[in-house]
Amino acid sequence: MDPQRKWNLAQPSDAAQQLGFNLNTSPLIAQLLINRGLMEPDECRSFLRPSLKCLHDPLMISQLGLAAERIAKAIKDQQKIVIYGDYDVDGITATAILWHAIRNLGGNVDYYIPHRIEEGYGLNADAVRQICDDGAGLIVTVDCGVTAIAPAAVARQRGVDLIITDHHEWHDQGCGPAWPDCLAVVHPRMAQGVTYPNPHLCGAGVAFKLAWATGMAISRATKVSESFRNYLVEATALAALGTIADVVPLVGENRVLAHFGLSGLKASKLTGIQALIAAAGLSGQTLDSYHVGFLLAPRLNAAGRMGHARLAVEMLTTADQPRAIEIATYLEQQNRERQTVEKQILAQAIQQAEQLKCADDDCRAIVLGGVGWHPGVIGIVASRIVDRFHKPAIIVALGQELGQGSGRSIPGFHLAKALDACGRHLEGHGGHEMAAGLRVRPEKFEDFRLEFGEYARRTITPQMLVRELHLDVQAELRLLNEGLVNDLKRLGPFGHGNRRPLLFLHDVELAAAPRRVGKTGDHLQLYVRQGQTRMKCIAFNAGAMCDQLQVGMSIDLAAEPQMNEFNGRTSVELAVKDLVMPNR
Ligand SMILES: [Mn+2]
Repeated sequence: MDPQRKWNLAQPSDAAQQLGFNLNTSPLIAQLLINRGLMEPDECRSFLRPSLKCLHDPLMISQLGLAAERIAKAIKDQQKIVIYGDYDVDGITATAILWHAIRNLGGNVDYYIPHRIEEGYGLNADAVRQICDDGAGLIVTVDCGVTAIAPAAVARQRGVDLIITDHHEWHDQGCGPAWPDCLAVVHPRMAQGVTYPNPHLCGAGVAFKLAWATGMAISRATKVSESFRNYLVEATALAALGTIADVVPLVGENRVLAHFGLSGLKASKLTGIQALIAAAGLSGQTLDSYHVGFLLAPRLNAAGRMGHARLAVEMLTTADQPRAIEIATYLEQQNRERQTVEKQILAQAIQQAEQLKCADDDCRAIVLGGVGWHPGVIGIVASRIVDRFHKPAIIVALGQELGQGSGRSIPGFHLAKALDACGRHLEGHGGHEMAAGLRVRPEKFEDFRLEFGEYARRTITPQMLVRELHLDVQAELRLLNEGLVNDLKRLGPFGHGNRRPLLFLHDVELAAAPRRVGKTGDHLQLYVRQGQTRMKCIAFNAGAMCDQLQVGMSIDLAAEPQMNEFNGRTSVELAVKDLVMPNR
């Protein structure tokens, strides 16, 4: 409950009634779809019923056909193919998808994952040399490489073909983009003739498309073999992990991959996936984007943060069950270690933020640095600081010859551009609008902090620092039944670009005295009434509001209806995200 929070409700549309009729769904669901930009009945139908047929033809991605033909040739010639991945979940799953595909098609395949702290992100020249020395005939990057101009030159010089597949931003050097010189650059936003309809495909998604086209190239047809088709359906589970963990928008094709992948996770035939699910205590459960984002992805990421991500790829590619379980158990341990380290750094970071008076109005962005902070977790800590202060935050691990920093932003503040503006104090930087990384000499850190703060003061308005709560549609209490809860569920998987539906309930009456619940009374249990309908509500972290609420009072709620099971009886209750009283 944030008293400063601004509620943002889309206007009701006259078209909702008709659309609801066409779709055979309630006007409330129709209104919600309209508010999310879905107007055409066909578009809405495929949203409500995702199908694998909605996946775009892989050959629409420029140079993907060329890449698939080259991989197919390497498979036939038994040339050694090395997949060069990345240490995050997207890179790990992308590597596993392509590895299984090449194995399935009879190829000779290995993988290389750079070490997060020792080698850093992306294709590096030393690694390319080593891979060539080890006898690779073809190198295929996944989830990285689009800016690797010098490393690509090494492969060229050694006479080893290189295919780059990536989804990150490329450098524009004023005279148009500069590509690495290699056999093919496969990128969903690189247009040559046709523009690929899904610019937001993640690294695992691109690898999935490449695997698919390689299957077509091997069977010399527009269709893949039956057994390879089964593999591709299986691989959507890996693609879903990458898609959800990489926080690409869960709409269109990405949502289709996430939807099918999530439903396949539970019964996945991949030994490593089952080991991972078991280690997280989720065996047999139906899994959604929450389980992936908060339970499975952190375990996969822990490998790269605390040790070497190569282990996570080994887990997802091995058929040896005891080995997969051994790695999953180890990841469990690394994840716990990550949590401990994160907690320590977060506590120190919050303390430093308080000393620097970061909550004050004239502080618009937060830069914190500490000696001994673990570079593997600074990105997560930056996210936590943004959550807490709702201001852009950069966390720098000092103590080495070169400090490593990681930042997260708020909507409207382009972090990568901001770093550009302060670039004279930095040794290197790069990233996107919402997330970026940097390297800084310890003696330059204070200058950087000051200049970044000044830049933020000039560019961030007080309005940008106000949190907004997006309400999907206004609803009446009597409409909230089990059918509606199920209809709302069909709008998932939820995540970035497809947020959980939030309903606006206006003028409901407090039907009983509110009660503080939870071990330390942090949460609030309420009963509300509107007309003849009475409903139980749970408001997390709203315990402190208890004394201000009185029976009979009229309030507005931002809430999501959910099914609650108690003593064998199920009923609809409301999970309250925010509430306002009339005198506010
Ligand atoms: Mn990625």
